[in-house]
Amino acid sequence: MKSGILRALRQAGDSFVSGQALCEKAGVTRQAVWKNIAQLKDCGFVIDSVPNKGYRLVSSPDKMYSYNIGSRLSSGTICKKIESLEVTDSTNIRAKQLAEFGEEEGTIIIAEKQTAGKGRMGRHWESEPGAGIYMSMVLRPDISPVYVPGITLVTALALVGAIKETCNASPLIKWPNDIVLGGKKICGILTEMSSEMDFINYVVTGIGINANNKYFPEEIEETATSLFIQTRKKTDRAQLAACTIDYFGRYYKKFEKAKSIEPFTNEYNNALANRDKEVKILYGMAENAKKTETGIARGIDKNGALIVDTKSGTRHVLSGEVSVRGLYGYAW
Ligand code: BT5
Repeated sequence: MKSGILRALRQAGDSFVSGQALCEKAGVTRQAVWKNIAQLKDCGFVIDSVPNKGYRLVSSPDKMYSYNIGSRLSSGTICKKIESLEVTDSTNIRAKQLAEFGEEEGTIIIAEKQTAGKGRMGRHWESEPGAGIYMSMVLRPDISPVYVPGITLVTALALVGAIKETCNASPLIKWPNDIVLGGKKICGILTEMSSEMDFINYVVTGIGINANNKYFPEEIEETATSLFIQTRKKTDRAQLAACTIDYFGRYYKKFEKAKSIEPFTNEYNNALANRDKEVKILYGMAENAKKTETGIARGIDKNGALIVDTKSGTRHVLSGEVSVRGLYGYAW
């Protein structure tokens, strides 16, 4: 209900919406509108209420309430439900627990704070409370398990689109799952799956975005950055989260239909930070890589593998098998 009220107020922009119109748009009684507006004000929404004119939304708090995000989603959104938590261990863990119990596609878990945010292969994801965006989506794609890594690639494209639109910045992708701005990492994507040989039980795709962080711990300060550090502007996290969900939904539907990353290869390669740059391929766990090779990254192929021209031939490297590093910095 709060989502419906906020949506009607947002659509009206600077204009007032009468109490009666709000009742009709949100499908609730006058009393319910009044009560919910009072609760929204208590949560930090600034809403003008003027007798005979109605209500007007002046500002929204920087909080990841489900209705603060839900009221900004487009009508065809993939999102069916948002669970907004003040704190959790990891939104991916929570989403996987729900998915195990049959949660439908389109449920999104968002948290203000993660106590055990994780990256790939058990790595840690630094999750400053209230500064970043931490969210995970439950998906049940109608594709073969072998195509699931493509979901990470379309998520990266969705993030590039949403950040461009919301923050007026032009991030790039460091294959396969990092978004970089100013040569440093601003987002990470973690896609996990439960499947049989040829059947997917569920996929959970988690997104971490460094939005309003001002600093990072020493271990990552050389490689991590935030939208705030890069643009000097505070990001409206709920707006960016909603925009990301909507971009993702559009890309994901197209991907599921095509059952392939092929329709996106051009767009992906245009956003690739290390395209035509020298990269180092680290085989196995990056930190303990036994074998490395350098070459020039050319882009992704129709399977989402990174094409790298090395001295001894062209490689098509698949995510999961290797890590790729820039030779002169984190991204290139
Ligand atoms: C990733 O792994 O980049 C995937 C990160 C996914 C995080 C989201 S948050 C919501 C959801 N819930 C979760 O628990 N996870 C997902 P990987 O490519 O393995 O990168 C991890 C590495 O990035 C670490 O080893 C650090 O070097 C670095 N790192 C950690 N925190 C960072 C941050 N906040 N910003 C930039 N780099 C970071």
